[in-house]
Amino acid sequence: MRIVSLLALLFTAAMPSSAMAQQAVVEANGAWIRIAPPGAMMLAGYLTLTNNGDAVAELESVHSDVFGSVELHRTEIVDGVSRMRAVPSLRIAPGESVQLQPGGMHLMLMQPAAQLGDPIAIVFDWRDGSHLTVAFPLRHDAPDE
Ligand SMILES: [Cu+2]
Repeated sequence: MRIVSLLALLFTAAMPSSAMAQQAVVEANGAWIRIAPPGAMMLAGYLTLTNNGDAVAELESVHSDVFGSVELHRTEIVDGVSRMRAVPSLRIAPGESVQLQPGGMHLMLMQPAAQLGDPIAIVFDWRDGSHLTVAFPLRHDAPDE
């Protein structure tokens, strides 16, 4: 690992300065939205976000054309009772992954449109001005790893 980063450093030093700017490169995997009964007021979405870049990725907002609002939530067990809390910010360090999964963090998808497509596109806006659009298939259960 040490040798690899040293090589990366040497390689970077040989490149023109315009190519040296550090940036976050976020990749999405295993996205899915749990199928809800007709008339449900909210749905939950899950995925894994990985930062393959060399700068911290900081989430600015999440939105979708078919939901009135999208929030990042975390499920916690407090005194034996499951509660959801809004997660105000999400930062992913270079090389790190964040998992949104049942029982933990999730996207709370509120005010769904009358007609939902499949898959559903959800857009992640990052503080550096980049955007990541992820296709979420509708499923009853998590996809196999
Ligand atoms: Cu929630």
